[in-house]
Amino acid sequence: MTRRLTLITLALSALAFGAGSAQAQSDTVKIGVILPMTGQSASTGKQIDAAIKLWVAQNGSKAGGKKVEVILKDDAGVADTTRRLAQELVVNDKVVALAGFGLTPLALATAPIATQSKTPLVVMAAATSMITEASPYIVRTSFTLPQAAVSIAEWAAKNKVKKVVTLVADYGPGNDAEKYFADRFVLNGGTVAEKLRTPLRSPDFAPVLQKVRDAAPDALFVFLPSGQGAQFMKQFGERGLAKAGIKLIATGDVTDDDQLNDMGDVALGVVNSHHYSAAHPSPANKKYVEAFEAANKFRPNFMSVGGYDGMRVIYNALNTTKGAGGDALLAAMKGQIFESPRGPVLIDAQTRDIVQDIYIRKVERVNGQLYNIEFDVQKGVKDPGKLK
Ligand code: VNL
Repeated sequence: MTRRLTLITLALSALAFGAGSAQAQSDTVKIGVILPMTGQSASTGKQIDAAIKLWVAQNGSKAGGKKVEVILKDDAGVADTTRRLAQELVVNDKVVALAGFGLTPLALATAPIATQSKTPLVVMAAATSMITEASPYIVRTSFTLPQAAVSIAEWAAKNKVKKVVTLVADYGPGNDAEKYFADRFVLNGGTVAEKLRTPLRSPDFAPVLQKVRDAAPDALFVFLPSGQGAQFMKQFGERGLAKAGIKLIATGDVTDDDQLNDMGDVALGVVNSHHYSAAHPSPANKKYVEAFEAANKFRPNFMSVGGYDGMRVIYNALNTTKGAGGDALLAAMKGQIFESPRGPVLIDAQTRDIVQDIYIRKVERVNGQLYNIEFDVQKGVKDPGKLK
């Protein structure tokens, strides 16, 4: 009896050992994607998930000689959930990379897990400058708010805008947008009359728009996270700010391609700065938009290219390491150069942040549809938050 039990125990542990070693040299590598698929930022999850699926459909589910398995988890935009899901993906699923991260607090909450487990973490959406400094394992394929805000501040100062009020969402990327816009605008001779903020969750724009009216600036500069632009634009229109002669300028998060076409005439003429427009006139982008719209029946926005290029960075790196993870995979992500649907892109090897062109655009109606039409560009913009 004892002997039989021992034999069974031996057999079981041999099985367990066998399974373990099969896992270690598995033919499959897993990528853990965490996105807000529900809740206030669900449109960001929807866009990035669609882009990841498009990448896999176009490039196959093999990289570095291994089968790639993407595991998608919904954090509903709640940081404690993001961290817990990341932990499970690392410990139980043994993912080679974590990816996604729809909001800054979600990326920051997960940074220690990337560091402790030496798992590369690809930020596809969140855009506060300092995120890449929260872990040496973080690589970013989205953008930074300083990249966008400095460019529109330059444009405003050169285009008869003297007095501005700023309005931002009251958290990381809003702080960045407010600071980098104001610093550059004032440096170029402008005045910031007032700095207003709305909460990240369920903002009400009516009271702040009244303050803007009272301050009567030449322009209102706005940053709000993807998903809030349409509601803001509606209230901006209803409160008659444009009629009062107050120009609207913004980062492209506000004139987001996900919602732009439904915003109506109030959005026409809004000048804004960003790294991606669905109307970007390059053959690579035409191909991207056509394939994306055919697969999804909605237009790709700037979040989608962060997801698409994030997958590209992971696939490229897996091809270099032949499927190995950890420090080798991280090293293979650094310094990548490629043409994105947005234009030429570099993953800066020192900062692990993205270097890209920032476009100045104006909302125009083209063939009955609203688009951000690019009319000026600043080439190869490094995150100004890292030029200290
Ligand atoms: C963030 C920045 C989120 C820009 C956004 O949309 C955005 C962020 C959800 O870092 O939280 O457009």
